Amino acid sequence: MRNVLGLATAFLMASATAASATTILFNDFSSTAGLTLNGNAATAVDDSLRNVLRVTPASGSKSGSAFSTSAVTLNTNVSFSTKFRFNFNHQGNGGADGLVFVVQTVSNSVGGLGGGIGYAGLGNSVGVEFDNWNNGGGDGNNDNHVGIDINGNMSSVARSDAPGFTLDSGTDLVAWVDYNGATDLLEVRLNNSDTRPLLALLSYTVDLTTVLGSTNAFVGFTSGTGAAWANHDVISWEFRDTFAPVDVPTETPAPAALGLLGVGLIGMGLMRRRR
Ligand SMILES: [Ca+2]
Ligand SMILES: [Ca+2]
Ligand SMILES: [Ca+2]
Ligand SMILES: [Ca+2]
Repeated sequence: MRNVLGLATAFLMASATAASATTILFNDFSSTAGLTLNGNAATAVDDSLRNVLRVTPASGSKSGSAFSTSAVTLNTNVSFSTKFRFNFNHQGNGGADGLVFVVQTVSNSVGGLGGGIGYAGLGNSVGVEFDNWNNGGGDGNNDNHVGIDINGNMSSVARSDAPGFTLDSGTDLVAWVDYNGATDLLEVRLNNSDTRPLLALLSYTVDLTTVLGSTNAFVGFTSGTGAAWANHDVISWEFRDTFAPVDVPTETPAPAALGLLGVGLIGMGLMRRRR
């Protein structure tokens, strides 16, 4: 019963969000127009001669961030969808401290370095961290994890200690982060290709309308290094200001699919009548 309802909701939402807008798209970072780079963030050419956004360089005790210069206006539910490709490389002393995708409403700034990953202390925010250094209990004593952080607090509210990929491998990884403000569900996906996994690596229910306190958000990335370091590179990035997951077709359902939906709804009606 619940599944049928969920399916119906999914179909309705797919058609409702068909007109969603891509508000930010960087196929590379040969230009960073529209972004403000803070701290040690800079553009760079990586070993594959790609123009990347190097949020922190492979050097000790750095912090950096890159945020949309203008606030992005999210819908009233503050839903959003994003996808980005990233690469950690040229590790020193084991590679640290990671990269955080951040939606925040306070300022266009950078937070604490080292284990703060440039995110610590950023209030009215949500962060998805890709953490390649074990800072102890708050990291689950794990140096290769993905977490969801709220309001600049590095103790993740949700964490995967087995993300399926080694962050410090030096190969490209691809992340999808989707927030559906109607259901309050935040989901994170990770892969080493552009194929969007069916199942989320991390899911967390949170009312971001309350957390953010505004529909105007600065979106971007933070990073930090400490006694260990790496290049924390973003290779490409797409951000949408509605719930419209990248790499999921958003066309109107085909007649066959609508037919199935109808059967499902009729089925539900029959079940109700039987009671
Ligand atoms: Ca590491
Ligand atoms: Ca850490
Ligand atoms: Ca962590
Ligand atoms: Ca909501």
